[in-house]
Amino acid sequence: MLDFIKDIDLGFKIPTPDKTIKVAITGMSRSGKTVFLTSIINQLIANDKLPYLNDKLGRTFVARLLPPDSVYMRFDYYNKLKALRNAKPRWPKSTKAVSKTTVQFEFKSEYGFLENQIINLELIDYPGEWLLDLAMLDMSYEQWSEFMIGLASEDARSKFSSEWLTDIKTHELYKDGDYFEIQEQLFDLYSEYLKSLYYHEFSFMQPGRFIEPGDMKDDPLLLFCPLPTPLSEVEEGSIYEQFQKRYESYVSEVVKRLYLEHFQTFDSQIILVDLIKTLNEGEAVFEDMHLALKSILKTFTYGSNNVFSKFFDLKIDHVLFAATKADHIPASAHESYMNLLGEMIWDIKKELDVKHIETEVTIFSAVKSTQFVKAKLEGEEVDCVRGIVEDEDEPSTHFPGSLPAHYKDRDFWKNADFNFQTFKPISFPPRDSHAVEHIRMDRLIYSLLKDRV
Ligand SMILES: Nc1nc2c(ncn2[C@@H]2O[C@H](COP(=O)(O)OP(=O)(O)OP(=O)(O)O)[C@@H](O)[C@H]2O)c(=O)[nH]1
Ligand SMILES: [Mg+2]
Repeated sequence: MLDFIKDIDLGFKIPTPDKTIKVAITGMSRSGKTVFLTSIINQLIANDKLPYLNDKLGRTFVARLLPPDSVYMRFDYYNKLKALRNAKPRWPKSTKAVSKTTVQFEFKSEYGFLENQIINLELIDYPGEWLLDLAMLDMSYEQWSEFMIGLASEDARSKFSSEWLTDIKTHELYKDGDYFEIQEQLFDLYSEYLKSLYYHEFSFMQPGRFIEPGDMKDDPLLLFCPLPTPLSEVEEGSIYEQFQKRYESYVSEVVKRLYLEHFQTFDSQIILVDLIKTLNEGEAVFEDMHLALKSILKTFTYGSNNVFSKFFDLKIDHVLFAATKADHIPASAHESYMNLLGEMIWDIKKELDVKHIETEVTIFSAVKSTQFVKAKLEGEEVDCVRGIVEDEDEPSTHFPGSLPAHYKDRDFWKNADFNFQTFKPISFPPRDSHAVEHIRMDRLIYSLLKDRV
């Protein structure tokens, strides 16, 4: 390019159109959504620890946080930042609703006669539990009930579900009568079962609203649970008939609305996955998370002949799977950590691929709260992480276990013995000119922006 063109002064500036990129951020609860959002804002404003992003973009920019709009709950960045800048920093509290934040980029124009380009990056964080329910859009009450009862009867879940499974066999479900108390009992037992799964680190719970009701707490519309398929006629006024009606209303009024309000307009979806949890808990929790992700992603893979895809006209063409909290894993095992995520989603990736949805797999840590060190274990030098464990005040060194190079070995989970700690966050630097230490956030941000800026 001839350099003098850059300096041409027309006496006015040619405008460049503003652009908006909408990114949906989801993941199961505690997967790291809020910490990720806080870090991304912090990183972009300071822009002192994003060499990969700057190098790939090749353009100078400033980023600023826009004031909230009134439609969504505001993502309270400054209070979260304050807690993280404290001498004794604290992780943000669990969030229960959809929130939105917009980071505005102003890119310096390459030519004196062009206006700077403005790109708004809208980041919307919502509970992954709600997303689990989107797969219900595709299922009748009967199909859903059969799926849920089958799942609840599986080994890994039956110890939590047995009371509810026994109870549904003891009542008259298909005949008319005054059964309100029984309805409540069935609902309570089913909810208790889902909550036990949740407390034991399982991910797949339907309806997810039973775990995170949000503004639907105590809403009578939620008074239902799966029931065995009737073998003969179902009377009007029976428990089955009423549960079926509420299920159908829930799906058409609540689940569909969530879909219409949020999903139609996203460009990109980032799914945060807490693989550390699965390594700590073992194969049942790993497989269950796979099931939950599959269910979430079903939303994007409805076939073109499917009534929903025609109706909703989905726009998402890019899904980024990102394993969070990589600071728990020594750097030498990061590749292996990424392979584990690849292993979890290989079939989902294939499904998305045939629908022309690009997928990427990455790992990152939004707030690098550990150091990678070597230590001696039984005479052998091993890679460890060092940080301040929750409930302690001084840093300590931990060997979390060794990740294999690949996961094809059938005995991997049988022999898995990991011991990951929960670490306190490191303090965020006190000024906006310096961002917090992270791992691979710059690559992740570039994946969200590339092809769009
Ligand atoms: N060490 C480390 N821990 C992290 C990181 N990100 C998240 N965590 C841990 O994960 C927990 C949950 O993170 P959040 O960002 O609150 O998770 P969330 O997905 O927003 O959770 P909900 O609001 O409950 O849905 C934090 O309290 C930290 O303990 C990270 O980058 N490094
Ligand atoms: Mg949160």
